[in-house]
Amino acid sequence: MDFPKNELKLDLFPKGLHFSISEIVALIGKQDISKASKRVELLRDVAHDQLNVGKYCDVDIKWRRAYYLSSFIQAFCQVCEKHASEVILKVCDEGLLMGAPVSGFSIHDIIGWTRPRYTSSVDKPSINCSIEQTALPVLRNPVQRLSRLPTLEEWINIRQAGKPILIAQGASLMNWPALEKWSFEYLWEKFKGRTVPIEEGAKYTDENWGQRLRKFDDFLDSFNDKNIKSYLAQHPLLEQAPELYDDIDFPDYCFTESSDDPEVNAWIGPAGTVSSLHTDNKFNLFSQILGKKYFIFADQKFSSLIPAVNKVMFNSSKLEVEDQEVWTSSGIIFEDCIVEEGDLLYIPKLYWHYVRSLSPSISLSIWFK
Ligand SMILES: O=C(O)CCC(=O)C(=O)O
Repeated sequence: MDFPKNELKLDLFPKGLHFSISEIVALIGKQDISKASKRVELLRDVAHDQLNVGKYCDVDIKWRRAYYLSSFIQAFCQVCEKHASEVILKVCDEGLLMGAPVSGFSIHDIIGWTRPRYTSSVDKPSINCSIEQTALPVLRNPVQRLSRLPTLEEWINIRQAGKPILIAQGASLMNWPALEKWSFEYLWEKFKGRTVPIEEGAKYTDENWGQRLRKFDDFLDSFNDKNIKSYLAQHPLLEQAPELYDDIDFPDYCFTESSDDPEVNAWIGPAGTVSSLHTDNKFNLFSQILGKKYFIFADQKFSSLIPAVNKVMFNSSKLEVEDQEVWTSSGIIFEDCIVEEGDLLYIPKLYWHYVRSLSPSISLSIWFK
């Protein structure tokens, strides 16, 4: 494999390190993979340490690129040295999750070579998404529902009204292939052996809540574990398998005010995952691919009645919004809805929303400006 020369000249690592990326690549050229591998591992550790200094959003992009590049080269060495596919995929995913791409070096290529060799230690899941009618909450103040796709003119009015709206079967009407193709079994095939960030705990506003990196197949296997609630939440999963973007279609609605690419995040979990009442800083077309979810909303004008978790989590609240008592005595007017497979739900920017999955569920949020 030829490594692009221009990128290697980049000053990705600080002066003072005994060796550079180009020296490591030269070692690979001389087939001294073992030495190259040891050295790149060291560079990768240096970059990793830098990713953990201060706030993640303040990390210099240079370190994220350095981490991506050293992950790429480490995984490349591991392929040459015939390491276990599981080990190589982990290095690749860490590079994708924490690094920033460097042109000419595609971690996805290494994943493509390695994935066919991975054999999962857990069985392909068989996850049932059906639920008893009696398990469905009775809606108390349903949000507006539209049974067809709005025209662009109607959409402008919807945006001006600033209220959530359920576009029943909106994603189905746009013929998203994801609705036909995606199932837990399908995602298992795509992502087995891949590392993903998983939230553990009843809800993210709880004290004992945490996040850790897990293998996707182990995560799906944990759906049967009644003791711990695992949730792949707000994760740009499609960036880890970009071919999945072909299975969805960004609605024109996302581009009426901005031409920026929307941000797609996946939410995958068993029945009973809860996202506490919170607001987001983007508009959202939330799409339900599999299973059902229950939403409760409150207008931003009620913010003074909604206690924030703390100063840092000012956009999240522990308010128990499913309690009827809170509906009747808080002074807040709540609205609610159930999203089903194929539905699109529009959530305006800064609108409070709470979500509970009623069944095992796969959803995507499409955030746009
Ligand atoms: O589905 C969930 O649990 C939360 C979704 C959400 O909050 C969002 O898309 O902004």
